[in-house]
Amino acid sequence: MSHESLDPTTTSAWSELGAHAARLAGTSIRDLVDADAARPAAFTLDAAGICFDVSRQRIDEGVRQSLLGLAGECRIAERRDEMLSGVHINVTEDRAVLHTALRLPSSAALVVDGVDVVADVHDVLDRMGTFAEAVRSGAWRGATGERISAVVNIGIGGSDLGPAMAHIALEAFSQRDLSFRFVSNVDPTDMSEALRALDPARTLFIVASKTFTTLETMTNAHAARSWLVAALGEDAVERHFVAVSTNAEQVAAFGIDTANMFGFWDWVGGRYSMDSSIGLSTMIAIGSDQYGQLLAGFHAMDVHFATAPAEANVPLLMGLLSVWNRNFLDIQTTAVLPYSQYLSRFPAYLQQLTMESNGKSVRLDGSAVDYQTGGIFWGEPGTNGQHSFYQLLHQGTSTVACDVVVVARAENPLTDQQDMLVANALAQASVLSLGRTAAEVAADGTPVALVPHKVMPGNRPVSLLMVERLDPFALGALVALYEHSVFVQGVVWGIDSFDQWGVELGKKVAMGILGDLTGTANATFDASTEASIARYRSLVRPLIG
Ligand code: G6Q
Repeated sequence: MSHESLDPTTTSAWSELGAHAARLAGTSIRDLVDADAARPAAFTLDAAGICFDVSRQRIDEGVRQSLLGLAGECRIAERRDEMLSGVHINVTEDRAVLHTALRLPSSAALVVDGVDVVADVHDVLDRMGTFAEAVRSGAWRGATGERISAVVNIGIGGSDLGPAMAHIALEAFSQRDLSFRFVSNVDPTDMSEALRALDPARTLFIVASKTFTTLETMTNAHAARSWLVAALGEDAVERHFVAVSTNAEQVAAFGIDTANMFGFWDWVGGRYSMDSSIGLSTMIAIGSDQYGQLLAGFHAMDVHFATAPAEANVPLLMGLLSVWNRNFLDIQTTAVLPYSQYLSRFPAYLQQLTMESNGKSVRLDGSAVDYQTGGIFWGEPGTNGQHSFYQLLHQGTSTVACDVVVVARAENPLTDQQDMLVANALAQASVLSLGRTAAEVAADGTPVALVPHKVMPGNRPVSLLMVERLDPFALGALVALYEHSVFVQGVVWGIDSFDQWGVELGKKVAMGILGDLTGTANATFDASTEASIARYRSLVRPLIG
């Protein structure tokens, strides 16, 4: 396995960007904003219903042009076209990366490795639609003839975060007489609390696992199966369990009728799978028509990414700005600050998408990078975050880039609360980026001793993303925007954004320790681990006699 790996630091654009960073070292975002009344218009782009305003980033036209130059030298357009056409750009796993095929309309044509991918995708979508509508209408009955009232998605990582995030995001569009739970953690508390108030006769489990071998998911699935069988008997399993997987053999071995298995393909990475059959719970919640709108939103952003000229290409610019902030302004983290309670799990979702994709330190050919790659993503919805961690954002010694997400139209208008919410979002975007000088603070009559405490340094780069309404289409477009931004960053850095080797070793070591804890093996570990095992044993021994 080998692949051409460009070291981005050898490009002429990289040198130019270094020079731009030096040139702008003494120029604040406020200086840039104050100097040019046309800046907001010049630095705002639109794509698929998302307004992307980067006028509060620490950039000028020179930076933008060099970033676009970097895109050219790193051949992002060529790499994008390779991805979209099914080239095996996930080189370490020798796989195509085709999440964009999941949202192609049925009229599209894409044959990859000799297979009509569009036909396969729509076959599964049609089967999902039939099943989802049967659950929603009550045509699908449990083993005792009762309607389903609760759906429990059992999955982890990419088989949990997307559906869990989308469930909250699209609650306003969901069928309210169905409740949804998402169980992921192998901590027995997760499943126990999820099942506490549920009636087995009215509960449907979706076992969502691409491989159907993941320890956490299979452990939880077996726990759920035991709970159901204890109440309704073995024969009830096939009316209460369906699977989303690529592994028909294991699905059948679990006792799930493979007629109720919804497949996907090795070219869908876990963290890129919320619009594959992994989205079955989403489809049950919002129905197949609105799920089609979700896919249309994804696809609209895909089309934009594939066809918009570089200077107007929103995911391209977003990805390049992340590179600028990371490699030239030395910014380590990005806070995702959605001003929408419906997006409360969006930062957690993005953590996996961004950090599992670009948390790499070797290039495609295995050579080590000597520059920074993927930053840390985190966040909480505004306005809540304002009353906790924003203090550090405003006056701490670390500079944090911020993505402020604003949804204009409220699904639940309550007096003027939506205006309050948006006013807070715009105020934070302004204060984070522009700050407040000592002279301005003093001019307010602030006592001299307090002035330095109230100075707001500003200069925190902010991207403001605004959508009219958080409907299924907008959610799809928003997720696809971040997916493609992650891709752009990965291409610049020359890394494989689609593998995740770094999570393997921990799983293997855990299995070894588990053998020790359960007495089925007797391996030796490092001294610290041995000491922790001994302490754990001493704590649980009194409980188990
Ligand atoms: C995502 C990762 C990972 C994966 C989970 C669940 O890109 O591959 O988060 O989604 O490990 O895997 P299964 O779906 O196979 O259970």
